[in-house]
Amino acid sequence: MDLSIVIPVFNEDQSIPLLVDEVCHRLEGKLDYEIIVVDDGSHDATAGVLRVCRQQHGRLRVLQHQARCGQSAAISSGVRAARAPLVATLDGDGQNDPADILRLYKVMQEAPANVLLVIGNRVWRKDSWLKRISSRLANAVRARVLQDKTPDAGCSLKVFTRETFIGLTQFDHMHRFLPALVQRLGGDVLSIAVNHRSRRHGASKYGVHNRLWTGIIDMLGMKWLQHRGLRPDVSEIE
Ligand SMILES: Nc1nc2c(ncn2[C@@H]2O[C@H](COP(=O)(O)OP(=O)(O)O)[C@@H](O)[C@H]2O)c(=O)[nH]1
Ligand SMILES: [Mg+2]
Repeated sequence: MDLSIVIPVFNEDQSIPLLVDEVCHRLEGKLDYEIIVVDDGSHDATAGVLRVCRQQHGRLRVLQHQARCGQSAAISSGVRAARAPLVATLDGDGQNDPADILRLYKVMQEAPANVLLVIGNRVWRKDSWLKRISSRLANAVRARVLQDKTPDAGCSLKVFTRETFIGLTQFDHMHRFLPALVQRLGGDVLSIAVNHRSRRHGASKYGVHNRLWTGIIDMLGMKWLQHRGLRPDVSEIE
């Protein structure tokens, strides 16, 4: 298998069937892939909708958290269950364009061995002005503090090896810090311009208020982790 596509969802009953169709349409015949949707204890009709989707798509696997554990935990469950060595992640609301998966996959395949993460850069964001401004500000502060040289660390569209992700320090909200976490291991990150679309169904789970304080705390935690790296260069004596 070439690629596992991991999609975390919370209450996305209208968006997820359309997205699964779209991903299959984009990848069928081009890659050997699986889609792993991780339902993070949704309390709308997501679970039932995914059960129906599974009957229509042989490549779809569905994982379920009994209770909501957050987007990072859902991504982590999906990556652990992945059968392919390479993993792509994207949001379950259809804002990331499935057409970009193959592009990021190819960039990763052709990149030097030290590139451990290929991440999207949503150049033209299709969000409210408030979200665009707060995200731009957050990205600017994060890039300044963490020096992660990544214009859009919050973009969910990413490709990395399963092995890389499993080796990262795991914490709630870690999915926004993958560039810094990968660089902490000595890996390089490539940012690629990607498409971004408006949310057509459902509501955003994140607002300025529930991002601001956790965002600051997470960033400080990440800074601390950067100062506490362990990367001994070990060699064995013959
Ligand atoms: N598993 C899980 N996914 C979540 C959670 N909150 C948001 N998501 C998913 O993460 C993605 C991005 O969330 P969204 O609300 O669209 O954020 P926005 O694009 O920043 O407005 C979507 O696929 C959501 O379903 C959560 O608590 N758990
Ligand atoms: Mg969204």
